[in-house]
Amino acid sequence: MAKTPTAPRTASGGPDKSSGRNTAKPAITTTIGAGGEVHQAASAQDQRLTTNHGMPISDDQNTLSAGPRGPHLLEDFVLREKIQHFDHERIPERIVHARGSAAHGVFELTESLADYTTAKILTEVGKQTEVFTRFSTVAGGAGSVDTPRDVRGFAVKMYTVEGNWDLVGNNIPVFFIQDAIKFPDLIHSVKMEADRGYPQAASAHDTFWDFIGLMPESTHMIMWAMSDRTIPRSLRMIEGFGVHTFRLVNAAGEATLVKFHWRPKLGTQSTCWDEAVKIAGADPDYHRRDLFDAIDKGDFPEWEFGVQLLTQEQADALPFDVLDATKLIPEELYPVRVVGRMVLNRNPDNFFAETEQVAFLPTNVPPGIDFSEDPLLQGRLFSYQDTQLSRLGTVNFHQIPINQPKGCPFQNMQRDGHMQMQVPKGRANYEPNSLAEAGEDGGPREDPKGGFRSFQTPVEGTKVRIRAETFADHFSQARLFFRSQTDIEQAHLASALVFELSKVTLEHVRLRVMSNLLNVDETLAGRVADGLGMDLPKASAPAAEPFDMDDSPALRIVGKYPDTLKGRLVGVLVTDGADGKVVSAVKAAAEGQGAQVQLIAPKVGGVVLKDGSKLKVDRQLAGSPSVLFDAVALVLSEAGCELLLGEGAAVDFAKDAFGHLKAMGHTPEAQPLLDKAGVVADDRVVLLGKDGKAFVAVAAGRQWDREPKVRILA
Ligand code: HDD
Repeated sequence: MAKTPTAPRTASGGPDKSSGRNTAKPAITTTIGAGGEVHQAASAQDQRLTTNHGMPISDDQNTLSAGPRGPHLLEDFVLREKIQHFDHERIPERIVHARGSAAHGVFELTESLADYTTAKILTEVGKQTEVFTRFSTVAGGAGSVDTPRDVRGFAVKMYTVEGNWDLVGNNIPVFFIQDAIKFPDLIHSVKMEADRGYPQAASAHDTFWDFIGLMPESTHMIMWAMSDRTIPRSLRMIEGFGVHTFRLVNAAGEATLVKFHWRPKLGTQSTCWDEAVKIAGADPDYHRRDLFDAIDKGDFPEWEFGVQLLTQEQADALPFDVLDATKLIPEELYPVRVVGRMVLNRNPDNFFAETEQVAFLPTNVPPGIDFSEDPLLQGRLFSYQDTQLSRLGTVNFHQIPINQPKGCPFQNMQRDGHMQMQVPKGRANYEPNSLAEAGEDGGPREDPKGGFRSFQTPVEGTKVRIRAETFADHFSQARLFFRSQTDIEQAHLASALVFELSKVTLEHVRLRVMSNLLNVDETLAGRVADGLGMDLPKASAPAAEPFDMDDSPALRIVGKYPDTLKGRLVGVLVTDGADGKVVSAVKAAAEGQGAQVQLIAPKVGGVVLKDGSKLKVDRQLAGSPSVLFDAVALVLSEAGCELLLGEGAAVDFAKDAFGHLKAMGHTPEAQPLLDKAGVVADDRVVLLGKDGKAFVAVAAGRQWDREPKVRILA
């Protein structure tokens, strides 16, 4: 019987960081083998560089050659092994969601759902379950930037005591298509165009919008995709949704329909589009760095876990089909009940071993959670297992440490295959068997009561390829989303459509998209047509007549997030001759509100303050544009400001902070720079006092009413 091998751990109990590394301090390494045997080894010997087969290496700097200047010898197994391993380091990147960032953490249940499910992770209040969560963009390759306008993946692997539960969701509660058979087309259309190999990580091109125009069912998701949700400020500030309707099944075998939600404690927040574009150049790893840094500093991101529960009868009474993944269930109708929390508190030790090799499978659900007949979900139940075979190369990918169940053993009669890492004992590799009768280990057995059982949905039908009529309404919820947004968000959404469609070179494609938009909202379509400088076409003929629903304020971001500097980054630009007391006051005040503060100067070596003392700084101005900060303070001396008037990076620093509607604090001496940058005083442009209070009072959030003064929105 094969038992879950325990991950190697150091004597201190932490994860083993020493294996394969030439660290300075020799560590005691304890390894528990597949059979449970303990190996311990301690000594400087363990720190020796070896081949993969354990042979100590005497010289890793020079290849074996025939004489100092002669050709290399084929017999040099040290060189061959090293180069060959390197040559094979890359594995295929994910076909979608290739670029991701992940962290370890815990899930804790705060309210039992025992009335609805037998799944222990949802019934044992207070129990902490290990998790590994990977966030991702969808369209770009593994090496693309973090801030394109794109949906974000939100995949959580929960190592429950009843097997792994993988909730593989997005930061948007609906999807582009209703049936998984369209997924390859959707993805082909959004990825870089097949002949030219661009654009990378961008939906603003012909093929994507061609597909969208021809698939009106995508219209609701397009509203979300064009909203500020797809340009998040931080991965710590995105929501997560399981998207599909799932089932919870209780001890009596009764099912309740459920939607899963993750809500960030820091609130859902976004960047401005112009800011996101500039961040892509300033720091392509903006989100990855932000997540890693926050966890590294002990500022652990946290999400509430919530459920929307409804009976089949309640679902049947809704004016849309809960099996249709292009529909959400308004929270005003069925509130989200918060029943747990997730905290991410440990960065991966190794990006490849963990973040890259983690394999999420929507099929991973513990007993008590079941699928629905959502045709998008049904297709996913096949696709993920399948893709791991080409990505990770073997049916044994579940044995890779990050994928192994940690809450319980895994054991069955499956054997062998590429990269078998376990050494199963005995001959019980089939069942039923009666080997136990002869005193041998007969291996694991089915558990008819506690094992996973599908909810017994009655099913009857004729074999057809047909979309259900209840899936025909493609526009009502798109309308609901648009009309529920604040004015600011509506303007951003319309402007995003103008931006994207302006990149479309085929006029008939633009027209078709607009003919669909007319079914969403005429004012929206009009604003977009105006922004494009085109006449409005006729509305497309909807498959089902859209209807109006009550606004759902829950769908907004603006006005909902907490007014806090917690989790935010404040940049303080200082020059020689600046007043050190002001710098200290701003720093103390912002840190007092939970912000991180970074000092920026024209030279990374620091500045000499007014009192002659030297101040160390964190960053150099040219590499630290204001797009990287949530709020900025300019603590300049008169001479320092004079110097910065001739430095484009300084002018841009102020101009962009203002243009991105951020709070700006400044010393009076900084005024000439603000004037040159076109900064006009408003509620969030304040003089820095001796205590920094006036600045931190306005530093959280954006000055939305400044926006019409700095850009023309659709
Ligand atoms: Fe998918 C990866 C989310 C529909 C096929 N998907 C993937 C990831 C996320 C999602 C977050 C990255 C997981 C990770 O971090 O490793 N996908 C979704 C959501 C969907 C969805 C929320 C709709 C509600 N996906 C979907 C469909 C199909 C796929 C309909 C195919 C029929 N998705 C895949 C995939 C990927 C994947 C090709 C690529 C890498 C992987 O699975 O492991 O199989």
